[in-house]
Amino acid sequence: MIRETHDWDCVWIGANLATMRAGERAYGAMRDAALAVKGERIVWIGSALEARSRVASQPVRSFDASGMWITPGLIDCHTHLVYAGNRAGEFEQRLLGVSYEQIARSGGGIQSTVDATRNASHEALLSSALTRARALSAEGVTTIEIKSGYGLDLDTEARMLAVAREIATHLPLSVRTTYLGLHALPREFAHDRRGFVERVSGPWLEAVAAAGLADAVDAFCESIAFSTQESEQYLRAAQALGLPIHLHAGQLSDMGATELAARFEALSADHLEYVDEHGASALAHAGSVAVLLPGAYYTLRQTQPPPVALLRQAGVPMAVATDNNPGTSPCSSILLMLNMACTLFGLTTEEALAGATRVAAQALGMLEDRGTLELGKRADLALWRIAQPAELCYGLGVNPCLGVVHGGVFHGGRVVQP
Ligand code: DI6
Ligand code: FE
Repeated sequence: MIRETHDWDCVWIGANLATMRAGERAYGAMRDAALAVKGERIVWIGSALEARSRVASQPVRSFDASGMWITPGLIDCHTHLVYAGNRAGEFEQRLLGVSYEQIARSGGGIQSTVDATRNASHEALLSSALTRARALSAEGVTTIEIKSGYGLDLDTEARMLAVAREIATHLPLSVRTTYLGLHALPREFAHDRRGFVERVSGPWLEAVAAAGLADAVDAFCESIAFSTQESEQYLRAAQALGLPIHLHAGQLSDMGATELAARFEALSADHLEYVDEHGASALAHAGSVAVLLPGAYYTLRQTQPPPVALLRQAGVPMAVATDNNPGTSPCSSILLMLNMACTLFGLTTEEALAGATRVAAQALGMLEDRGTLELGKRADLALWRIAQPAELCYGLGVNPCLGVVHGGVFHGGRVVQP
């Protein structure tokens, strides 16, 4: 379809595009190209030459993007970034040799963040979450997933999800919320596991769904958290309500959580340090994404990385995310995660970038709408001062982001305005 320039609100001319389209090599790159936007959508992609000649005959707002790279806006598909307090004290304990599991079993860890979060006001939760979300946005992130799970009672879980949604009204970010109902057993249910799982899977889930607070659900299916049976009860209830599923699987042990995720055709199974070929092929058949979280692996000083070769061979798409949380990944840098996914897990730079664009969109069930630069998709873009896409994975603490376009609207101070 040929679109005339009067169908364009604006056009970015002269950039190199890393389109990240599926099935293409070398980042789906187009050099000296142009991309036009109408409303929230990408309506035209072509050569800079052609865009210039169209703009000459029919004036349209144009941005000179010469020498820049444009990628799809980055997507952080796994975060827990709404919480209060921090866990620096626990960090010190771990440096002295106390393990994450020991801390969790003795009532610290997630529990301590639950106490702080329950006691925090809406404003305090929002303000600290915005600080973290702003850092992600400054690195080109335009979509984030945010889980609850530090309330563990209906009121605080609902508050966390409402705060998560509110972030999107303050920053150029789209937010997807996930009700992480089974994260840890709260103190008041210490002697009634069944009662807790019943409530989470029944009235609380129904209330969260009825209020429209969650786009999906998640559970921490792990030796120190919830069993596969308990998780299954919750996932079945979520499925009955039509809510898509993510699952924390194989982070510290292989208890069959990956197969459970596959049985529910989960959008994603996340962490996956402990997964074997059965788990990998189950995910491949289910069409689930493997979300790799190198920040948690690094923070816990784990020694067994996810079996990337196995996942690749099985054909499981791999996403990369921050897992931003106060315990195991106090990290607000998606670019650092790209670096670690390459250096610690052995992803190629192209796989890592796909993991925070196209595959991350798939992990959120949003691939039709975003994650690549293609006609009809949302105009969510990240603009970079780099000479080649591999630089996005190469630096440590380096941020070459010039700004973002979110739903067709440019945000960022470092680009010369038209
Ligand atoms: N896995 C994790 O790494 C985080 N949650 C989870 O299910 C850790 C959360 C925390 O320690 O606060
Ligand atoms: Fe997590």
